[in-house]
Amino acid sequence: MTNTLLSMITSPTDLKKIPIASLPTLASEIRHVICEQVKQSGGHLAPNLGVVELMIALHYVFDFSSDRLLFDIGHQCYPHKLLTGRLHLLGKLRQRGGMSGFPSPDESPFDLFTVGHAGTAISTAVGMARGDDHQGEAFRRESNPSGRRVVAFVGDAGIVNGVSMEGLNNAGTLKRQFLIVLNDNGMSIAKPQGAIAGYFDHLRVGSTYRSMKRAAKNVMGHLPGGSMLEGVSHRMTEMLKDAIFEDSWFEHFGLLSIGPIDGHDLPSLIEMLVEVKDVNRPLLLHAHTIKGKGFEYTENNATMFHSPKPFEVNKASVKVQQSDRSFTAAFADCLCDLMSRDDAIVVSTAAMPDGTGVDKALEQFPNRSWDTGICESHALDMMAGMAKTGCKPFFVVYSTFLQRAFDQAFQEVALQGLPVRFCIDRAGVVGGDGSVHHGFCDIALLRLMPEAVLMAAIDEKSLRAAMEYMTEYNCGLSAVRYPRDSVHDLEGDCPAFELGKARQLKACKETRLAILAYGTTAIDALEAADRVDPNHISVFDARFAKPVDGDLIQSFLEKNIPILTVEDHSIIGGFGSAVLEEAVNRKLDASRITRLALPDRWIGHGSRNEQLAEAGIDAVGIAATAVTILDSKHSPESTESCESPESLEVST
Ligand SMILES: Cc1ncc(C[n+]2csc(CCOP(=O)(O)OP(=O)(O)O)c2C)c(N)n1
Repeated sequence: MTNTLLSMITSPTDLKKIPIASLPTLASEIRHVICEQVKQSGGHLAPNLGVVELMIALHYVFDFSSDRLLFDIGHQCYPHKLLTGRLHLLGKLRQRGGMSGFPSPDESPFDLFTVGHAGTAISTAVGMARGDDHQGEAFRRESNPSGRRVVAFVGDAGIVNGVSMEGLNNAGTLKRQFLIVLNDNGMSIAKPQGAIAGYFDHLRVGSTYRSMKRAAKNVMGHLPGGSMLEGVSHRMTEMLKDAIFEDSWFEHFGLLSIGPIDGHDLPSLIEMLVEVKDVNRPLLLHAHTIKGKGFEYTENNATMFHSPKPFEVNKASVKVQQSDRSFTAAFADCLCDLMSRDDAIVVSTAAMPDGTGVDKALEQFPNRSWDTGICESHALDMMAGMAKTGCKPFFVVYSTFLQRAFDQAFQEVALQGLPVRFCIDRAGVVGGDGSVHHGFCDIALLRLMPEAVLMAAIDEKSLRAAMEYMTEYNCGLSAVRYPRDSVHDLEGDCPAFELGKARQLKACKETRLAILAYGTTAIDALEAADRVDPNHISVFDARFAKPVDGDLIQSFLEKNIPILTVEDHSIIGGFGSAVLEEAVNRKLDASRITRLALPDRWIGHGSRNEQLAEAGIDAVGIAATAVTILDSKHSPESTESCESPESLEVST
């Protein structure tokens, strides 16, 4: 990458020195380095390839060392990172200590918010616009021409999110410069859903690009707040009039809507941005782009290349790295089996059909499966409504996005006692996506709901058993969590789930330490027990975080046997906290309980194994803690030897 235009860019100031005619070459270089990197490390590919020209044009025209650029989701930030001097970090994309796959203020002052969830760009941009106004720093064409401008960058699927809509509803009331760039590529991860997606489709098919050359119409009189363009140069006003989209849906939000324009035509983009950047009113620039632009295979399969694993391209084929069978694949098969046996089962996902495995149900049971678009709260409330009619709804969601439906879980599901089944994928640390996507809150959030039943799977058989249990559980909210990981089956049969009962995985005649592990950490706990002291460490798959197995906890604490809880979830409010609370409620000695979980700090991007190790919840970490507990002066070895409760002794 030496002697390329890109290699000479250490900041957007260098970009601005490149003549416009050479910018398409820069665009190709950016596409090339991103694609080469994603081939090795995996990462968001198609979204980034699609925005290269828009990012170049924005940085060419604005000065984001002072102006504000807010990303929605932020998965399309790679070109922005390269244009702001971070080429040297790209080689370790999404790896420990390397470049984050999302905007990150820790990496650069050009990144304003660490983002990863949809819908936030417009609202945070409105906030910064109002804040800069309040601080006297806002751009004003007449009174403060060197002030800060604000740009929100959002995709056609992200803009449909409820939070975006709330932001839009407010953005039109701003009385200052404010630009929303709508990156309309006609795709979410999968095909976007709903009426607004249909509206964009209609525009895409029906319109030719609006350019400066179209005949001027006298539209100023029709525009809400059209007079706010006063003071704009005659030339600019004429050009804007040509490009203004009169009947735009966004006009009703008080936004002057410009476009659709070709989001890959660099000279036109730059010309247009130069014209609109100083307009003292809220504007929306609607740009059409091609997701995956630049390579045939990414353009033709933007869903597969949205965020692929490492891959190879040979002349004839593209080979994406295969991984072992995942929990998601196991879930998808199980869901379809259950749906084939029980007509009452219905399922929803909020824009994640591929990621959650619901695509399989959508294919096999199209009348009982829905992708609702990026709207977790709606998707869950819809399931609540269907539960009320007697259906058996399964709401399938990543742990991190479930947070967007917290209030719906409370009010429309739990409070009504409605049997909505939550299938929580990506529970725990998630690897390369890092802190924006870790599923570290779900137990704590759902545990708050009176009468909720919370379960975790440790392997495919237990995932099936949990889902069978949920299918027949009609008394209220139930949930099962499973990680972004491969799934392996423990040997032997998996007993059916029994409310609030843990499953013993490893018994010993004389237990000196009992490990109660929630979820797949139970497998690591087994390995840790084998390494440390196979004859004296009993291991349990806790199965339930609510209700926890109180009798089991009591049986150990009463005999002075220490308990170690392990979970892939925040140390605050999770399974270990539930065990502590149960012990206190039963007036047992809770000081004998040690908890291993995700620490109360952010865990960055890296591999999932590195993250588990960092938290001390892999086999090595669990073993180390087990040794510490057994070596402590309070360990039962130094007091009395304790038999495992007889009723719990099962062969392994
Ligand atoms: C609240 C939330 N739900 C789901 C997602 C998962 N997600 C990441 S990117 C994406 C699609 C975004 O589509 P769009 O905004 O059009 O941007 P594009 O990828 O097409 O550039 C989705 C659903 C998310 N980031 N946030």
